[in-house]
Amino acid sequence: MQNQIHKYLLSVLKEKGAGYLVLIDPDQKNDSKIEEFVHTANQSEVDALLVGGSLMMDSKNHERVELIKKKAKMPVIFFPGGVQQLNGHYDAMFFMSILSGRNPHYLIGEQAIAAPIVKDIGIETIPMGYILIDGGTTTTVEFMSSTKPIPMDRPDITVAHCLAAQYLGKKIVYLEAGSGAKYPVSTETIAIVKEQIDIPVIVGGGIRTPDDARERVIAGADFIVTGTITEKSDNLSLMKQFSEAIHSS
Ligand code: 1GP
Repeated sequence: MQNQIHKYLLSVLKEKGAGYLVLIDPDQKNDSKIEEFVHTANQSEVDALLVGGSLMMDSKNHERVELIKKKAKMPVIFFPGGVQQLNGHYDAMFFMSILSGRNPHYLIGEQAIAAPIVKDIGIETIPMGYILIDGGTTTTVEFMSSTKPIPMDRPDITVAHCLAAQYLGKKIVYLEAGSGAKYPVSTETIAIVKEQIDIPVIVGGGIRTPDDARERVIAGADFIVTGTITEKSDNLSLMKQFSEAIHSS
């Protein structure tokens, strides 16, 4: 059903104030831990799983997504690293453009390649403006997309891109410092963006502690994404701690 997952995300905001999204990279390196990871997410009040990565080192992505979907108790949303990762196992997908960049392939090229497959599969699309901000290191997404991030100390440029996203009809914007960023998107930037736009804001990249997450929710983030830290940590209660920090802010 179209709009079902988008409506669900809005209902999370209404009920909890902010939502927690956990990113799973369905790559070879995570193969052995996927089931346990999803199980932990199921126990930790994670609101949705995002699945996707900028680089796949083998061809088993689709099988891993199928397994994630089978085990997950919450919606599984495709967060595209590329059209080749698209399949029918997800509940919805972010139909996104890297709006901060000036690479036409990631503004409309990938989307045009994906669109007929999206129609054929019948997957729900959530239009999203993806805004890459410089988190102090060259991230995989910057390298793979050949796009330049917006400098962290230029919230005016970030706001202009977020407003453009809204006027282009995007339902959500993603303020992204990039996976493994040294610095997450600053609370100042989040606050300024929130003041200017009316659509929900996802913040991710470089968020390492529940306090990082809490501060960003207080600044105005609607959804927080963790990837690297929850993927790498052996602390099984970490997701729960993030969840509590995000839902109680
Ligand atoms: C990447 O924002 C996500 O797209 C998550 O980033 O891996 O740094 O948590 P991290």
